[in-house]
Amino acid sequence: LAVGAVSLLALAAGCGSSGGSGGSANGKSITFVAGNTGDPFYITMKCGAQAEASKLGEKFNATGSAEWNVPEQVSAVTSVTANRPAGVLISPVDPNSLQGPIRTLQSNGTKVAIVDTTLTDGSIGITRISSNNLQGGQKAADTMAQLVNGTGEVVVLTPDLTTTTTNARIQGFKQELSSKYPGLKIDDVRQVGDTAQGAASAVGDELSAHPGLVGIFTANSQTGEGVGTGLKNSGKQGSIKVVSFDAGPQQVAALKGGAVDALISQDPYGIGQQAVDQLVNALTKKPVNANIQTDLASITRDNVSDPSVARFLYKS
Ligand code: T6T
Repeated sequence: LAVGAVSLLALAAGCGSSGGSGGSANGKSITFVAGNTGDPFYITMKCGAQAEASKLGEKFNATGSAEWNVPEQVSAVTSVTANRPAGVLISPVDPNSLQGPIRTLQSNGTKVAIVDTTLTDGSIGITRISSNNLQGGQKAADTMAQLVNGTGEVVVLTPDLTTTTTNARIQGFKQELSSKYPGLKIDDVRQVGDTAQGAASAVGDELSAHPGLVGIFTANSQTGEGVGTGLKNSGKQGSIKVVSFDAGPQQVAALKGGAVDALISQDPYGIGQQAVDQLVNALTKKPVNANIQTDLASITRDNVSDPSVARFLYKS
């Protein structure tokens, strides 16, 4: 894809009948700018936003780049700004570099909802909607401790050390281990890029460097998709315990197949719905909720088929 290219194909995928039609021709236009258009998390968020826009009679479209990429998202925001939509929901891929472009978008008259990731300047946007990622990291640590009986060495695989969500998860994971599980030691927090391949190849290196390894925590869905492959290639599937953030279809398949032991899942569909609700509130001069925290779920082989967790399984 060229820089700034719009991956509408990926964004059209997977919503089914609940995805809505793209809204009424008379409604206000709402645009979703994803962090990574091919990621099940953002595909699901888009489905929630699109269904809500359709329900409320608003026009909806979606854009973004097909990878987690700062210049591409800056250029997507610049293009969106020129179209002057009434509202935008955006997941900024960098807490600082996107601030200028989003401020310009706002000062051009567009209402902005910040979803999932955050900006350093918390005053940008009419609302911020996300999971409690620090708490999610703590849940991951508690789950890992249970799986390995509270002892051994673990590593963390993360796309980078700049993304606000994954950083908060790692912080929560570390805090929980140091306060509750003295027998668990973190050997490495490794940046592998936002791709499954990056995570898969890091697994072999980590296993060789740390022969005492008992567990791996992956901080998002791309890293979670790769970890199973890496363990399989190293012949360690099942013997190293894995806790992964997110619940994309490949991650759920890995959970069911035994390569992964637990998923800490978010509610991206609900994030998308609520962002559209808040944008429409702002546009119709109704009260806006400035900060909304959405639910997390711990998913294991025991509850993965339970109807109560169905809304936490992502689409693709
Ligand atoms: O974990 C989600 C999202 O919350 C995070 O900000 C980036 O990665 C994901 O999209 C999953 O890949």
